Amino acid sequence: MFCYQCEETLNGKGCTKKGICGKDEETANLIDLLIYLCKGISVRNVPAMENGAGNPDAGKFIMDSLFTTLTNVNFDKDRYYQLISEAIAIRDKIPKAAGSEHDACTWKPKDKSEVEEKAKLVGVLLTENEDVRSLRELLVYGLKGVSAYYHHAAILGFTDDEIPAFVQKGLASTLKDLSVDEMTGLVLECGGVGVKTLELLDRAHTTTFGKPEITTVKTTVRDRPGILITGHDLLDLKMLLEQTKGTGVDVYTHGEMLPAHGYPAFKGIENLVGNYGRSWWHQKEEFESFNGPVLITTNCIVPPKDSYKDRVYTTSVVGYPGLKHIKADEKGHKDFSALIEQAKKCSPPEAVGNESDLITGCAHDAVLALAGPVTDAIKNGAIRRFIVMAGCDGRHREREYYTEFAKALPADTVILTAGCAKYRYNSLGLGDIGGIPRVLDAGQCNDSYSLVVIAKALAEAFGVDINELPVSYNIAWYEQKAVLVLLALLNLGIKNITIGPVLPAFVSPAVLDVLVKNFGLGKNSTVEEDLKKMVPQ
Ligand code: SF4
Ligand code: SF3
Repeated sequence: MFCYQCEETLNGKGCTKKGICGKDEETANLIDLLIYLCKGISVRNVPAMENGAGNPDAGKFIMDSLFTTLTNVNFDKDRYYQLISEAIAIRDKIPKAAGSEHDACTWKPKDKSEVEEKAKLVGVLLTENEDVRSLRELLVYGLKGVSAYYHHAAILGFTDDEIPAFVQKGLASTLKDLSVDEMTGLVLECGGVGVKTLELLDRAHTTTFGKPEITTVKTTVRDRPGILITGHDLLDLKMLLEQTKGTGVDVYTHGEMLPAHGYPAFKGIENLVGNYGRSWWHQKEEFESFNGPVLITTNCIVPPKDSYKDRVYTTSVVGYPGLKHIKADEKGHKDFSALIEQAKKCSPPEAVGNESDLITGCAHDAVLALAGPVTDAIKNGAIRRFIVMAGCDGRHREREYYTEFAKALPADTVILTAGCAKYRYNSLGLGDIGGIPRVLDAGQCNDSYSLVVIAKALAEAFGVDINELPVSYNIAWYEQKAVLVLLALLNLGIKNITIGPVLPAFVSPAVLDVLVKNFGLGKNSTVEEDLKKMVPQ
């Protein structure tokens, strides 16, 4: 195996024997083969679609497969064997492309052992040139981000054929010998498609669940059994709340589900108690002390401990060997009665964390409703600067930097955040500036689009270019959705973004050089240095 798609990759180079995330060698190889076959499907389907002979279902299959392979989504080998068979079946129904075809379009196994053998040969290192590999993988990881966000919009009925079409064009391109300029162009185009996908998802969420409102969320527990829901899927939360109503079972959000509390659709629900715990990587302790069933709707899943494994359920693209999986029926309905019945036999959750209230729901509509006070505060100097600190959280000690940075920010600065990165500073009690919270949490990483809307609106209000605003970017990344958000920001022309806690291992020195020269992209440094750079006196 060789995997270097996330920030925690071994020694900042690549996981080669087992993933730090817990992914084993066979699973990592099967993931490589699934992606290889998705590329093969795309090579056939792109020209076939142009001739009206394409397989319209291939796009959905590819995007759900890419989401499945994102870090901390699915560790279940059986699921990958099944997806590999489906990929071959889908591919073989699409007419062959003209001329001789790539191996990814024609390879077919006789049995499972051939699948296992092939899976060892088609990984990232198949591309020998380091810079070509870097650009291809940067594109594939961006496409994984597009696929994840698109999945969330699509299950709410919001689709756009151009998005899966681009994902297939991008995948197919990685099997071709393209020039550096062509590859770079596709990477940046992927960022543009990312903006479009995030906008679609924003529309899907706000149309379905209402426009988020600035909301205070409790982190205390009640004396009744509960179900904990984590991940990003708000539709699962909606179904769970409908089914737990009147059962005496409470529901708590965890990790990236915290922003749900800001949506009108989830307000005033008696058994939606609050948020429990922090970001994804604390789940070993937090799932233990929660005592009740846990529903994992998307990334990030951490390999569970035996002590609580029997009360963890996965759904949708998530999977882990031995965990119970809840499938949707043909109408998309999910039956959570097994969790509810199990919860009734469990003890109530034990308190965790410092139990301070959290503020969320500061998405674009809520913040722009404050446009007057915000622009006034900027004009009269009450707000000196905004720092965009969106992105992911992770286990590495270096991430304490983000807590220290937030603490060290002067009192006339405001943090704009989205994603689970916020757990590094959302319970610090940083206060407000004339009623404007100093940590404006726009929501999940899925809601990063809000930050773009806010920045664009401010640029318009002040009649300046987006890069002339008093805004700095200090972004924390971990998985591939964050890669896409970064590409989206670059596509919007945003310069001088700082990322951390380390640079992606898949960005080669030459590719980094291009990003530095064209966009001023840089790595974070010390709190003192970065404060000087990002909050000029
Ligand atoms: Fe390693 Fe990250 Fe890949 Fe897991 S996802 S195998 S931790 S690089
Ligand atoms: Fe977090 Fe996994 Fe990226 Fe949605 S839950 S931001 S890491």
